[in-house]
Amino acid sequence: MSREVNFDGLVGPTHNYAGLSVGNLASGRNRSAESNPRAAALEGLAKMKRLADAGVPQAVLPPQRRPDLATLRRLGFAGSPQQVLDQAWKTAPDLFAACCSASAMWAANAATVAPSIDTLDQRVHFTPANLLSHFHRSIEADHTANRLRAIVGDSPSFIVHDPLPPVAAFADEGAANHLRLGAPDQPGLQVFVYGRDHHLPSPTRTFPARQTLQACQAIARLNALDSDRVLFVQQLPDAIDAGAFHNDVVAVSNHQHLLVHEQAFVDQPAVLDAFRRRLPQQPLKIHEVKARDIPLETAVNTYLFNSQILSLPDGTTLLVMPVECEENPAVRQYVQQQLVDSGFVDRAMVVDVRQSMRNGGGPACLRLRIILKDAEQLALRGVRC
Ligand code: SUG
Repeated sequence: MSREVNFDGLVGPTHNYAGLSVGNLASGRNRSAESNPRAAALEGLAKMKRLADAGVPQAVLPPQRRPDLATLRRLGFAGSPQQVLDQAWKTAPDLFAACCSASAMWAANAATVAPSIDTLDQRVHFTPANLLSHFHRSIEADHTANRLRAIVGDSPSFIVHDPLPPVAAFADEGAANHLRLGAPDQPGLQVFVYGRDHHLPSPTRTFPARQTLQACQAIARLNALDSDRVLFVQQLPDAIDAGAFHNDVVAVSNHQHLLVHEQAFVDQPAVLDAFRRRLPQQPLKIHEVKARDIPLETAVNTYLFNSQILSLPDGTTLLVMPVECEENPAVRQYVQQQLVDSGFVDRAMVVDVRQSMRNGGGPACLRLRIILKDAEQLALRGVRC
């Protein structure tokens, strides 16, 4: 049997709001706001506990070391740990903030994962994201590769690749720009969503697009995917300019379910049609939210599309949405009438992850989903669900 395990990131003690992410409206708005790392960690743990109690296999990725003294030393700060931090704080507060960021909590950006049912060599493949569009996130990549290698150990069932070369042509943000459609125990459709083609002028006007087509193509090759079941889709530039800096701010999938904003992809009707045609044996349940019902601005402010959609052991489907969705009357009503009463999902659960949300990370950002066969799950070191 195959099941999806959710690996959540754990918030570190230096969680803070430094306004580091261009194009992420929450990060900009909350710059210099007071953070509460303890509350942040407890919120993340409470979400994991509730999902584990609901029967969802749940795992935790260990936090990364922060402040990142090794990176500060690479940038020329020397002496004892205290001297390194003091110098950086006084002379380069931006570098200090970057090396204190607890951004590794957003595990959806850790890697792009291909389950063994989708790969040509029947191994589970991981490509850790280089996250090079922002310095404070790029320092996660090598640690992420090491953590994943420690978790998979020397089992031949897994392969952890190196992150893509750290140049703009291969800018990669991990699973936040990737969808897998299909049942966990059947070959699925792997959808890679890119913001820009590195060989063309930037398609956006206000904010930079983070993910490149070239990165997506490289990951599809590395992860040994069958090209018949891979699609490369461009994110709508207007969505990025409205603050959807990752595709998971406007679309979320689970098995055959897809919840997607009308303004998620370029040429969206053809894209949705291609999803259906490429997976003919598995009828898809696609719910497209119209902009007149929920404008992009509301989608970005409430993070409805950053909900988790989860299949529970009793066969029902759960939508795990951030409390900001419930606080918005239009979104609350939409969820109840159009998603629950209509039968798209069986029920909705509200989670409070405000500390993460204030930096632009909702429930789905906090987890890396990994579909594992029973034997693969047993082979993972330290993971017992
Ligand atoms: O990369 N925020 C993260 C949020 C990532 C959310 N992840 C997904 N959508 N999957 C980012 O923009 C803000 C840090 C600061 O400003 O202190 C930050 O890095």
